[in-house]
Amino acid sequence: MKRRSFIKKATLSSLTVLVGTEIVFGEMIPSGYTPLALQDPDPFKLFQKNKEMILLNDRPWNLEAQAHLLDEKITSNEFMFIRNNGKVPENIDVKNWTVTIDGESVKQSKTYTLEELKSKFKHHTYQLTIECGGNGRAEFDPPAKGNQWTVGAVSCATWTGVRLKDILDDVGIKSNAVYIGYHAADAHLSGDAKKEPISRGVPMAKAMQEETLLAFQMNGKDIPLVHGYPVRLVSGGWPASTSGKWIQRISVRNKEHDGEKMTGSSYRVPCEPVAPGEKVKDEDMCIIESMPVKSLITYPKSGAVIDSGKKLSIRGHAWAGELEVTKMEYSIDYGSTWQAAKIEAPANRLAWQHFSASVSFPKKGYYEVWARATDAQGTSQPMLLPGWNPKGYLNNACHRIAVKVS
Ligand SMILES: Nc1nc2c(c(=O)[nH]1)N[C@H]1C(S)=C(S)[C@@H](COP(=O)(O)O)O[C@H]1N2
Ligand SMILES: [Mo]
Repeated sequence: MKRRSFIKKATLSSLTVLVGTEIVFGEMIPSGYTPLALQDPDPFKLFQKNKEMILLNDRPWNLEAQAHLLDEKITSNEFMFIRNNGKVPENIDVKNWTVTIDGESVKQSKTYTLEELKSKFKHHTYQLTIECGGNGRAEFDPPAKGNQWTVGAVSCATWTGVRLKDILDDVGIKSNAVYIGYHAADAHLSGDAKKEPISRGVPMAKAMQEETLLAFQMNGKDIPLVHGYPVRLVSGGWPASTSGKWIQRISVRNKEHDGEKMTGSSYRVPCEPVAPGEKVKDEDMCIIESMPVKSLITYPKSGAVIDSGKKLSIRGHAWAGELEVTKMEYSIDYGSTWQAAKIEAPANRLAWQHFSASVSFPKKGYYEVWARATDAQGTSQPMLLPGWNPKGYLNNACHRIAVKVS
């Protein structure tokens, strides 16, 4: 008699955990067969994201929040955008995970286990704003290729880890050090093991800042896998692409780091403004450093309806790269006049700040509420689009919501 081989009990129970309910007739599943529920992963379940998050791409996974989903003061995993350039690493072996510091500008390269990093260096916790350089890309015209982020590729979570500075001091850095570059465990989409999906970095001054962390916790827990477990670089206020996830190696370079997506036009904008659609030579493109001033109205959700004669409480967050936001305003007449909103001090440097206002409307009808932040150097957000650039980076136009007074 020919016999089918069925899955083992242990396999069945782990499948049950993954599916989240009893697999009826599970013992009849042929060995080697994956239930449909797991063949086509649901990214919301897979990454524990809220159902209202917007899926932009499934290869690689890219999801963004909607403005109203970012209402929390500190972004929780459920609402944190995902930006991947390659494949999320699988089967992470934390016990054997190491981080190596090497490169032309270290006196001698050094490798730390995760346990060593955690026990040898002092822990620090900061709220850090990380925004994708391409957040807002969807609005540019002519359009730019890439994920069509609207407003939701930004987060401000609490990150705990050790200062990169403390590690670099422990290793010993030569005086000719210029830049650091990260190398991570995610695989290139092509499957070519020699290719890295992304390997970016920051100049030494940013690497040595107090708030630049090699973090192992997000919001007080292990970092979720998709956000860089077990260890990620967090470089607040700079394009989020500098905050490398799944860090295995950091090279201290004697020149500007030239890893994947550091060169050409990646994460660069024209050094001088250009006309929309203009071709720009690579040598005329400059690396994006501190992100520009920006804000987001997170309450109410656009489309709110209120009763005539009532005031509307609005709130949200504002941030300005390395700078503090010093002024927050709103307009209900398409930017003709502006009223002051209340802006709170940041929890720490590089954390986003919370604003609020109580808005009154003169009569019934359709309105838009626009929000505008100004940074410590006096630079404000543009009302509509900022300078066009070939890759569609740095759109910090005023956010607006629709309100109906009836
Ligand atoms: N190793 C690795 N780090 C990475 C990336 C990546 O694809 N691989 N993407 C970068 C980019 S472009 C962004 S915007 C942020 C997104 O961080 P998040 O997915 O945790 O929100 O991670 C950065 N770090
Ligand atoms: Mo990004």
